[in-house]
Order: sequence, then structure tokens, then C-alpha cells
Amino acid sequence: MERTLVILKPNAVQRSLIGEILARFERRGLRICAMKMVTMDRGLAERHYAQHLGKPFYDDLVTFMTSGPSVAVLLESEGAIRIVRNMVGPTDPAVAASGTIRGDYATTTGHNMIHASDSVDAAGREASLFFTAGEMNDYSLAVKPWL
Ligand code: 3AN
Repeated sequence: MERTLVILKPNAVQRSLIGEILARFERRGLRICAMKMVTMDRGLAERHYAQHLGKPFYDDLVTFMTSGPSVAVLLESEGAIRIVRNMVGPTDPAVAASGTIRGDYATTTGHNMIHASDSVDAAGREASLFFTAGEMNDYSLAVKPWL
């Protein structure tokens, strides 16, 4: 089993798309291990996006991510990282296929709706930025044998 960290960015919250986006992950069969609404402070946003420090879009990215509440969600399934990245679509919504989250809801890279971890290392690091071990719930979905 693999876990991945998703963040519904402030524009997903403002556009009232939390339920619609989460429903896609639930329907796919991903288990929600942990979830919280959080207004990120600059420190948290900077830690989360540390790899982008110095890039031209970095300041706008941190400003956007701290502009209002986001929803952080820890999802689990076999192959969760690739599955969720494929559901999210590429960084630039202009090239994201319809049917992906960015392809269905976003038009600009700077406001591309959602973050999803891109590796096992990133998923572990990002999950621990948003959740304590005690907040990561261990339980089984009743449908697990059918997934
Ligand atoms: P992804 O979120 O698809 O893994 P990254 O890690 O390259 O993409 O970028 C992190 C975030 O930085 C993106 N989700 C997007 O919000 C923002 N970003 C990346 N590239 C650009 C860009 N060229 N212009 C504006 N924002 C960008």
C-alpha cells in the first residue's frame, strides 16, 4: 500500500469544489487516511514548496497558497502516487486532458487547483508537514476485497 498527499488549493475551496474533487478519489477506491482544512502560514508553504525556492513563480505560489484555507488529504491505495498524479493531470492545465482534475477545473498553472505528491519520498515528507502520526487513521474500507 502507498500513501500520497493531496492539497485542494485555496481556489478549490473558494469555488466550492471540495466535495466534487474528493468524490473522484473515493469513487476510484482510494482510502482517506487523514484530512484537514488548514490556512497555511508562510513557513508551512515554504517548507512544502522548498524545492521551488528561487524560481520565478515561487513568491506568487507561496502568496497564493497562504491566501485562504486549503484542504490537505492523505490518500492510500496500491500505486496511489501514480494513480492520483494521473487523475490530477499535468502541471499546466492547458495541456491537461479533459477528465483530469486540472483538465476539468483549471485554466492557469498558477491556479491549478490541486497538489499531489510526485514520489514516495515527497509523499512521506509532505504528509508529515500536515499530519501527526496520530492523525493518520488506520482502518480498512469494507469494499477493500473488491478494489
Ligand atoms: P506539480 O504541482 O504538477 O507537481 P510543480 O511541482 O512543478 O508541479 O510545481 C508546483 C506548483 O508550482 C504547481 N502546482 C503550480 O501551482 C506552480 N507552478 C509550477 N510551474 C509554474 C509556472 N511556470 N508558472 C506559475 N506557477 C507554476
